[in-house]
Parts: sequence; structure tokens; C-alpha cells
Amino acid sequence: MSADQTESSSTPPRTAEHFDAVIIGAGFSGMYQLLKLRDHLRLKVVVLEMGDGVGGTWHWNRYPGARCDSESHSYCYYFDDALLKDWEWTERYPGHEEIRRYLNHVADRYRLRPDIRLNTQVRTARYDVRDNVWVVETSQGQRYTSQFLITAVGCLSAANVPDIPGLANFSGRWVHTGQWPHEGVDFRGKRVGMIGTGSTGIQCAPEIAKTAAHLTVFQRTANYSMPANNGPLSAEFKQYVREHSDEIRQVMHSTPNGHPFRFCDRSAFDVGADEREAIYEEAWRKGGLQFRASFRDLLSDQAANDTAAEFIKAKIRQIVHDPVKAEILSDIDHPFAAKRPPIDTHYFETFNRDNVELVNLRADPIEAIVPTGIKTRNASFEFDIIVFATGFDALTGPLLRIGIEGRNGLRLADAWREGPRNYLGLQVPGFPNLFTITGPGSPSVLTNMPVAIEQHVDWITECIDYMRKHGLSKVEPVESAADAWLLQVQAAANATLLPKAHHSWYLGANVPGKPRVFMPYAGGMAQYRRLCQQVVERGYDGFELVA
Ligand code: N01
Repeated sequence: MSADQTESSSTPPRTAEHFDAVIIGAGFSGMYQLLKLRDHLRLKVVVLEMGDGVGGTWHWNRYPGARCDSESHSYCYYFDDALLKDWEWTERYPGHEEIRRYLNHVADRYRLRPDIRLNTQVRTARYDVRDNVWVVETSQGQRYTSQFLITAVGCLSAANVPDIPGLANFSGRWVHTGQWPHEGVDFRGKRVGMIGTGSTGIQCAPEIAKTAAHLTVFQRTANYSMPANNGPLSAEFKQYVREHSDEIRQVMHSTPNGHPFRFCDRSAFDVGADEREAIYEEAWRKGGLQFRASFRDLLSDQAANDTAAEFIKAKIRQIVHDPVKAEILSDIDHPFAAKRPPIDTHYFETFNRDNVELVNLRADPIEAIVPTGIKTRNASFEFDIIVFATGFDALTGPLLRIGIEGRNGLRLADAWREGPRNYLGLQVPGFPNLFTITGPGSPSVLTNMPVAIEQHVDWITECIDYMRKHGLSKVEPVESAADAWLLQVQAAANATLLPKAHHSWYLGANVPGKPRVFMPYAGGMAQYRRLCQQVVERGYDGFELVA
């Protein structure tokens, strides 16, 4: 029996260091939560981060072409005007290096580093009912106790490497985009196979193709994508952003997705076919996610959605010269934007290169990885490098890979066996004083993430402040509130076309065995913000707060 097992399950180890709050993860959310609890509430806080640097998702996603699909002036913190003024983005869509520079700047500017422990991976977190503390153990052997445990682990941080037979025998090198080697991967002169055509694969393929001898893209599900139309920001735009931060913040706080643009208030059928085409053409020329905002009903009405889908499919057929490839790429089986719509830089154009091949896995599925490459049912491909752009065990994966145990030994993995169940995506019944920043059941991945993160962190901070001012030691949602919220999350999704993409990671469908439950709250960020505020105004309705 190990030393760990001999200790009473309810006794925190003597060697544990005690904090008011332990935060897991030093990305956008963990750093802001640290700042709020430490500098605003004057709590003793530590952030435990498994990486060797800050940045969270952006610490790991360094694959070629990695770039955010939120516009840079909106993909940042808005809590401090001084910070907004002393940082200037260079491109319309920020690349991964620039986002890391920004997050490092934030860590330095607010002196966060002394309270962040890097290379520290949380292995287990167990609630001790007797002392009302969380006992946190790391893979490196440290122990911490804290009244509050706050997960800031990101939504897309648990890499999904598919279980394809034979991978261990591959004689070349393989990499997952979400765990990209910091020193980079040299594709020059190499034969590369890339599996996956989500946002990541669509960004990665054009970059790999530039230097690889040959790139084979394995597509299982064809995907929509629109041009990012990325480029340097003009001096005028930078000035506009500096002078209008209040207005930009106000727009982001009042729109469903937290982006700095509004949805048009017209239906796709309020205009004739020619005008609709012209509107789409203009949106395509401008590029970016704003395409989705061309009409208010693209995500709620199938017929409206079809008009956008057909426009994009026609674009694909127009761009891709080879009609066979064009057909495979445009044979899309789900509504536009029902999966997160990627934005790209010359993705479809990449298939016009002589060194790029496309394999349709629907017609010819992968059977195995062999020492020399990939074997599909009908063909064999030889590779030096295989790139898995196969996504993530999203939303629940990052939480469940930590052994979280609540009251009476209840494991989060068991509580969520049928899918995530919580209240407002913030707290889980049976897990007192545990807060999950942008957890499943919150708008999170359906929004511009920093907007969702700031709202969650502010809400959690206000809640903890309230507890301390009122002499309360424990907060936990009541079961009935979690049941009602689950229904609300499902109803919000069902009011849209989102569940029609049956194989999306929003539904957990990309990970074999994962419960099929639509996980994010699709009612919109602005509506969610109002609901959270109402809960506070009603004395934390749905939460049980005890002394
Ligand atoms: O992951 P995905 P991602 N055999 O799950 C395929 C954000 N993000 O990393 O659709 C063969 O979307 C899978 O096929 P299918 C953004 O929110 C943002 O690309 O399941 N193929 C799919 O094609 C995004 O949505 C940015 O049939 C397999 C692909 O792999 C989220 O991250 C950039 C397979 C995975 O697509 C995830 O995007 C990048 C298998 N066994 C990411 N398993 C920006 O901000 C999976 N696939 C721009």
C-alpha cells in the first residue's frame, strides 16, 4: 500500500500548503482569476499549471498556421483600460506567437508569475467534508489544500488522438496539433499525412504544403470554411480601437457570440436571390466569422441556412480545379455553422498544388497505421510524418482527466457518466466550492472566449466576495437547479440547427464512448449574462450557501 493510501481519506496531508483558492491552469481564465482573487479580494491564491509557461491553449497549440478566429482587438482582456491602451495587435487575426506574447505581457504587467507554479500537473482534487477544504495533489508530489478550487483548464485542451490500430508501430514521426513540439516540426522534403479537416487541419494544411515534399489530407467529414482575409492592421484601425474600447466592449457584451459585430436583423428571405448573393459575396470578400451574421436566421432556419451552405459549396467548386477533389470537399453533410465554422488562409486553394492529395475517408476508411504509413481499405500511403489534426475531448475532457472527487467520494467522472450536469456551467451538485470557468453548460466555445471568461471570473469573484462578507463558507448548487439548467441547455440547443451536425464535438460525438449530449449553452452570451445576474439579484437562487 502506498503512503497516499494509508492516509485517512478525510485528513489533509500534514505537508499540504494551504491557500484560500487553488486555480488550475494559467491561460486566459486562470490568470485573470488569480488577479481578481489576489488583488481585488486580497486572498491567498496559487495557480497550478502543467506547462512550462503561461498561455493555456496557446501554450500547446503551436502548429503551423495556428491563429485565432476572433479578431485580435476583441480577443483580449477588456477589464482594464490601461492594458487595452498599452497593447497593440499587429494583424486582423492574432497568430499563436502573438497571443503568447500578449499573455506573457499580462503575466508580467500584473506581477502574476510569483503565484503561478509551472510544470505542476494536478493529478487529483478531493473535497474534504470535515475541514471544508479541497485537497489537491500533483503528479510532481506536491499537496495543496484550499477552501475554493477553480478549474481554468480550457475547453479544448485534452488532445484526442484516435485509437487507430498500429500507431505504435509507425516508424516515422507523429504529432498531434494540440501538443505541438515547441521547437517546431521540419516538414521540408518530407512525405506528410494529415488526418482531420476541422478548424485546425484547415489552418495547418496550407502551411505544411508549402514546405513538404508531399501532403496527403485525410478527410472524414467535409467542412465549410471561409477566407479569414487576414492581414496587417492599418494605423487607422488601431487608432479606432484605442479610441473606441468602451463601444467595442459594449457591443461584445450585447451580442450572442461576444464578437465585436452585430447580427443583421434581416431574414435570408427578406431579400431576393440576387441581393442575397451579393450580400454573401461581400461577406466572403471581407472574410471571417462575420459571414455568419449576414442574416439573423442562418442558425435557426434550415431553408435560410441552405442558402449560405449552397453559396459556400459553389465557392469551393469554383476554387478547386480538380472536379473530383472539389466534389469531395464540397460534399458537406451538415448545416453551415452547425459545427464551428473554420476560417482559413488559402485552404481550398491548397488542393490545386501538385504536391497535395486528398483522401475521402467516407469512401475509403483508414484501416490501420503501418510502419511505413497509413493503410486505408483500398490503398497504402507512405509517410515520414503523420499529423493528427483530430481535435479534442472537448469541454469535459480537461476536467475528467483530473481525478476530481466531491462530497462522499463522489467522482466527477461518475456524476457525469450520462453527460455533464451542472448549474450555469459554473458549479456541480456534490462538489462544494468548486467552480468551473467556462465549463460545459456555459456559452464558452460558442463565443469569443475572453468575453465568456471575463464574465465567469467576475461572477465567481463576486460570489466569493459575497460569501466572505456574509460569513458563508460553502456554496453548492441544489439538485433541482442543475436539473432545470440541463433542460434549459438542451432547449437552447434545440432551438438552433446546432444539434443537426451529428458528429460534432459540441455533442461529444468525436470521442468514442462519450455521452452524446449537446454541451455548451446556445442561448447566447448576452442572455446568459442576464441569467447569471438575475441569479445573484435573487440571492444566489439555485445555490445553497451555508455558514
Ligand atoms: O478539431 P475538430 P479541431 N479518423 O474536432 C477528424 C477550435 N479551434 O482541432 O468531423 C479520421 O473540429 C474529424 O472528422 P469528423 C475551434 O473551436 C479554433 O480542428 O469527426 N478523422 C475532423 O475533421 C474548433 O472547432 C481555431 O468526421 C478523424 C477533425 O479530425 C476546435 O478548436 C483553430 C478521426 C477534428 O476536427 C477543434 O478544432 C483551431 C479519425 N479517427 C481550433 N478523429 C481558430 O480559432 C477525428 N477526425 C481558428
